[in-house]
Amino acid sequence: MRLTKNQISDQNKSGLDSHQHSYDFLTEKLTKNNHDVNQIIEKIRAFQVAIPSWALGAGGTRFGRFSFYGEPSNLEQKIEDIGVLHCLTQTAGAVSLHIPWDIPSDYTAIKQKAAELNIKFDAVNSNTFQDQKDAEKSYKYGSLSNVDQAIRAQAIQHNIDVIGIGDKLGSKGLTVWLADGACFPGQNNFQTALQNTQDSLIEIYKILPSDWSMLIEYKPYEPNFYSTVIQDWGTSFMLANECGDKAYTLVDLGHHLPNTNIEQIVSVLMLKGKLGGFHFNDSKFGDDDLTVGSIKPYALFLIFNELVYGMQNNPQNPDLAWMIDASHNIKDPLEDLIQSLEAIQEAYAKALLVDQEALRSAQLENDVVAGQEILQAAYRTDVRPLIEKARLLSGGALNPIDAYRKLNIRGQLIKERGKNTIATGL
Ligand code: PSV
Ligand code: MN
Repeated sequence: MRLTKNQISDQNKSGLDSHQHSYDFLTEKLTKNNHDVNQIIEKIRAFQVAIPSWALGAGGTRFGRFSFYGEPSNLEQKIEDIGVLHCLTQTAGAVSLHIPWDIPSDYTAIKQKAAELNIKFDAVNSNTFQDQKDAEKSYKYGSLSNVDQAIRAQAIQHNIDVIGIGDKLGSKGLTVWLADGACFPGQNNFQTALQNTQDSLIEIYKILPSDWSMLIEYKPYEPNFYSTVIQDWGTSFMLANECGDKAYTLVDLGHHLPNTNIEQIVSVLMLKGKLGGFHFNDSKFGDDDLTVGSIKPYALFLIFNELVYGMQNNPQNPDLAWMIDASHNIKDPLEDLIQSLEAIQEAYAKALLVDQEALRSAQLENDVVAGQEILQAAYRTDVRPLIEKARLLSGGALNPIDAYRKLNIRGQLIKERGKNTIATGL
């Protein structure tokens, strides 16, 4: 299904007056405080987040999965769903594919569909955490870290194949997340596992096209519950350095132990020019994959504050690959993604309001209270009128969830696809 500009502008009509009123009020206040509102709006409009191809269907836990009707059952349909999201929000202009879940059957047709919907192909993700159909070797005891050279070779080749697929689509990045590790003490030798991983990554890195980046994701636990080979940002950073200039660390918000200071990790990596990608989600306990901003919105804002600082002050760091990496157990995936996209935009807009100069002065004077006041003044500002304006200027919906429901998009998807379709992914 495809939305038209007219459908969206019709939906917007009833809310325009009220939007303008709150926008004028906020603009007046921000302008008095020396903010360039138009510049902030342009930055919000330019900020695009990739949607992972595996997040368009119902997620689940190991205890069960409750199907969502009208799920996309192939790559074309997944891209159509992202098209709907992008049309409504104007901030979902990219897709991140997971291979082999989403190998295109017709590259030209897929590229054409994505181009029509204004969607780019962001980083491609390899998968050596599951055994693939007809694969000769099993990854049960690891992939790039495996003690068996032939298994490592199969995993290296898979990553090389993924780069080949991404290259045909116009992607410029490979994201590697490894489940490799051990469930029990004594199962493997930490040093051998790390050394094997490093050697394998270097093999993959060698064939990376010159304009590509390799993004190395880390995670402390799960599915291995005793140790993970790439457990933290330090390990990822070390591996990226061993690989070379085009290898970077990727931060997934859910991949930290409780209370980890993620904003500090972001800041240090950007200082070193090694933060390459970002996976957004939220969590209460672990890698819960919840809607962005649903649990710890202030932490998200503090992370964005460091991202904005880094984007303004660290030219040594590349442009980041932004992606949502969430799962939807009980919500309509498209509604959940809309909520995540809005939470990201809100945190970004609030971070853009931080008075960096005043903050710097407060820090130099050790004025702790002033530093906190400056951050909280930005955080407490209701920036939604700015985000609405950014969406309106780009042709999106004033209120995307409301438009999604009033246009009965899920109902239409069910009519088109039926009730029993299942999206590939986890
Ligand atoms: C692992 O938990 C992860 O965050 C990685 O990014 C994977 O590629 C993704 O989830 C989907 O399995
Ligand atoms: Mn991730």
